[in-house]
Amino acid sequence: MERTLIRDLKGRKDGEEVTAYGWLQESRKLKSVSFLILRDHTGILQVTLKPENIGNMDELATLNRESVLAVRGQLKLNAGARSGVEILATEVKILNRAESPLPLGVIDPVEADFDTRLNNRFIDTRKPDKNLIFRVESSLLWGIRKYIMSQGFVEVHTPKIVAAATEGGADLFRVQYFEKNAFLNQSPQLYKEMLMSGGLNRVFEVGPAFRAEEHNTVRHLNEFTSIDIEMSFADHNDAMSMLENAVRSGIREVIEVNGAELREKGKELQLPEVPFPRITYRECITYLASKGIEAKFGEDFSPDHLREIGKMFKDFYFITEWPSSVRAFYTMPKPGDEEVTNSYDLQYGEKEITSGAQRVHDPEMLEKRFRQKGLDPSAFEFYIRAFRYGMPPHAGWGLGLERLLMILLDLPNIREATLFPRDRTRIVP
Ligand code: AMO
Repeated sequence: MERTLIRDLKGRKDGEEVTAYGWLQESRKLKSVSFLILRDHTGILQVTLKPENIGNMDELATLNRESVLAVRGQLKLNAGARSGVEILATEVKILNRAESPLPLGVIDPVEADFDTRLNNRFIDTRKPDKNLIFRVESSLLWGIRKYIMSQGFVEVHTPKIVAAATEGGADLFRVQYFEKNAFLNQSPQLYKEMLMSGGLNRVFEVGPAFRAEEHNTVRHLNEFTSIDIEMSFADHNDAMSMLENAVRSGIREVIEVNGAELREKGKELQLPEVPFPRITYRECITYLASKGIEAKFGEDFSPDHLREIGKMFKDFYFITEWPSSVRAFYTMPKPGDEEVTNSYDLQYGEKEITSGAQRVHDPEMLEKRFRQKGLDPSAFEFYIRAFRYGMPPHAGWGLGLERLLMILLDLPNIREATLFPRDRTRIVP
């Protein structure tokens, strides 16, 4: 049977024979007629059952909610029905029966607690507002990809089982790799940089990144999706421009594809203006001091600091020139002012969405930076080697997809933007 999505039924002719598939949301049995509400990911549809057309009326009228049906019948463009359209059924096939009671309701007015929802994510995402989050994520990523690919980037895939830490030793997940110790990668950082020496010129990767974060916060996951780029013969300014345009392109795609549906749910997305405003780390410290808030040079800003700084900006903004002490070994010091670096974070209010920088490309400087950070360069020999035989200057960034999605949709918790979140206590489902 040919399928018409429920949303598309409105575009078909009154009286036409159509087939819709979906879940049984509700059923109502009257004396001589019964009604079903069928739901797919695009909407709901009223199905009218009359005994002269349908043999299994009673069975259908008492069928458990969330059973899966195929409904064939005559389309009625009936403005009176709750969904605006109706099918007068001639055939209803039960494709799969749902058990009862449901572990989670789809249309219950009171939302279940988050753990119950996550334990039953396969039902949770049947709810239109939750389903929409992941369709928005897909559009967002597609818009970002489109821009990045238009700029000559090559999509790459780098290992997730690795021998060395990139973002600091504390947040590593250990894995037993046959007789060796290995780790789950925190970021494709070292590999994307090696590919600059590898002559790929501009690369990007969308993949999982693993962090054994101690914090169990609404902004941290233990496995997140990182969108990474690295570009040759480029500095931090080139990479920032790539970032703001990629974010804008992602949001444009969401507005085009999901904008109407978001608007129905009261969310009006704005396309951000580029370039995004920039403020240096030192300027932030001065600004905080002017508000009577102390922030020590050389330390990361606290969420409270960032909340205060964020008040100066409408939406996205960059904090640039972070001190060397808070940036990883691969970060290029600012020429002439080596206390700070050619680095940046993309922020939205107090939330960090992206870190990036121009990188050190000189192997001697790189070894020095390792030692300054208390790291043994010999553990990174596979990486440093790529710098000894012709490494171009390069820059890049890593963007947390769930963070961006969370910000865009005002979600209160990053887990809402993650299908199957991994956190301190959750590895199932
Ligand atoms: P960083 O460690 O800042 O930088 O990570 C980059 C971006 O990834 C996201 N992110 C997270 N999202 C959810 N849960 C987490 N635990 C988490 N940790 C990080 C954030 C963050 O801005 N190699 C550098 C990037 C680069 O310089 O190219 C890096 O990984 O959105």
